[in-house]
Amino acid sequence: MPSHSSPPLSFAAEVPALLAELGVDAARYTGGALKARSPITGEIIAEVSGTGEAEAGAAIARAHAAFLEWRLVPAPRRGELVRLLGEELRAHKERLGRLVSIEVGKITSEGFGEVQEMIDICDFAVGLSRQLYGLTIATERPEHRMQETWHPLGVTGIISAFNFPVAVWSWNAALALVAGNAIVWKPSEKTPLTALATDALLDRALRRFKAEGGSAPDGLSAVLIGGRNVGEVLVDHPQVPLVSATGSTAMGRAVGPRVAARFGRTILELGGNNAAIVTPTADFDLTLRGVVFAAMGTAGQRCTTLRRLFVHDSVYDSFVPRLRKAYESVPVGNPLEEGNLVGPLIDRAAFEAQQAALAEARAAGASVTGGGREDAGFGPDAYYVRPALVEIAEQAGPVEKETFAPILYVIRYSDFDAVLDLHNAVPQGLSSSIFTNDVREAETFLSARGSDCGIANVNIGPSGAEIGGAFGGEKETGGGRESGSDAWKAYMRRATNTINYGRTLPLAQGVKFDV
Ligand code: UN1
Repeated sequence: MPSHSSPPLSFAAEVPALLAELGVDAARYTGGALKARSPITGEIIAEVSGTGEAEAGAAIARAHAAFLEWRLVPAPRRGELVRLLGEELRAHKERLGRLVSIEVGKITSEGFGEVQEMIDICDFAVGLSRQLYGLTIATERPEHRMQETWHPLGVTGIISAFNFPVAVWSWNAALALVAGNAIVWKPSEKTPLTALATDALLDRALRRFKAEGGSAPDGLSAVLIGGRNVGEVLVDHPQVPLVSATGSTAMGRAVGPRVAARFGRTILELGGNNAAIVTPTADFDLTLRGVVFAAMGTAGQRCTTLRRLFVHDSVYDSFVPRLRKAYESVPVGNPLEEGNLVGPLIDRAAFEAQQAALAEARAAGASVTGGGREDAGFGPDAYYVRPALVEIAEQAGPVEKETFAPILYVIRYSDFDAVLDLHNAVPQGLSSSIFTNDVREAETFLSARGSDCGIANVNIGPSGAEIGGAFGGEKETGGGRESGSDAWKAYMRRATNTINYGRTLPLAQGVKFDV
């Protein structure tokens, strides 16, 4: 924690310098109506100009026109643009990572980690640009061949949340660009600066791509700065066949049906209420580290944050006191200072939601360790809290909701089958884990009657997924999959082709139709 007599920390000089180095035009972040704040100090760090609705519509129309050309560029050439984006990200990792930390309040290694995740997905997408495979399928007709071809889809709309302000964009953007799509991005209103910086880096990559002789149309990528109204332009626009939206379940409930009503597609990555089961055979040192990172990391503001912990009766009294100690001692404070592990909440609303959930838990008879506001030396507009460990008897009330703050509900269990049911008895289905050395328990957790989540892990926490796997979850988490594996298919359209290379026209299913 900074001593109260040292000069107050301010980003007034650093933010414009970082933005300039990252290539953002100063006109975009001075004198605008949208105030960007750093949750570290609570101060306003920039005034960003918003995008008007008409302007947003025009950007989407331009992106559609760009798509019509970009789809004709061979996929491995499109991959070259993404490779150059990855190079820009490598070159600017420290600066962009630092800006992520300043704008979101992540500790330094997590700010850099976010940019690393962007680099990783670029690498993945470059490889993918030569692997957009379709199947060849056996046909029932002689001298025929059947195949699948994957084609570019159109403008991909990306709506992202504050907590991974740039990595989530990159999961979508890297795949969409390689797939032959144009991209239009509506970042969170809380994180416009990292969005502008990322856009500037893509711009540099585009300039290098063109300098190498690559052909990339103007308008291939756009950023819409603003609130719900600009988001709605993207959601409702007929030239946006795919909207990939990350955020709350409430947001997804609004976006999903609107896009579906015009027969657009969505990839929804919504709320999580992720759990872990600590079994009698768990390795407790490893489990403690896994639980602590997943529950307190990013100040509890990941979709994949660990929020529910089921601990077996036989180990509860040996394990939970160690956990309590970790909650009492974890260093909370300025995330840019080495040693601190928990930075601030994003804003006052997050703090109020955290306090309300704790009050509800207390009213339900829970015993709460931590959870209070901490003075990190930055005054009233910075919201630091000690992570809360909430020992509670039942999975009810606040335990069933996702509160985007570091609150871990701990519940005892005694029966493995019953705890599996409890594990799955929440509306969300993103990520999950089990800590065990019992192969039966581990395999059952991963089986059809085990975790009902999109991500299920053994002996690691639910957060911190790598880009190589498909990322997303079931139920109110929205069902979408982003990032690795075959998530790319959602960004393309599939055509089934049947080719007759014979001289006759046999019909399928033995149908006769001779005129
Ligand atoms: C999110 O919280 O929105 O698995 C994404 C993780 C990160 C991504 C989280 N790779 O925690």
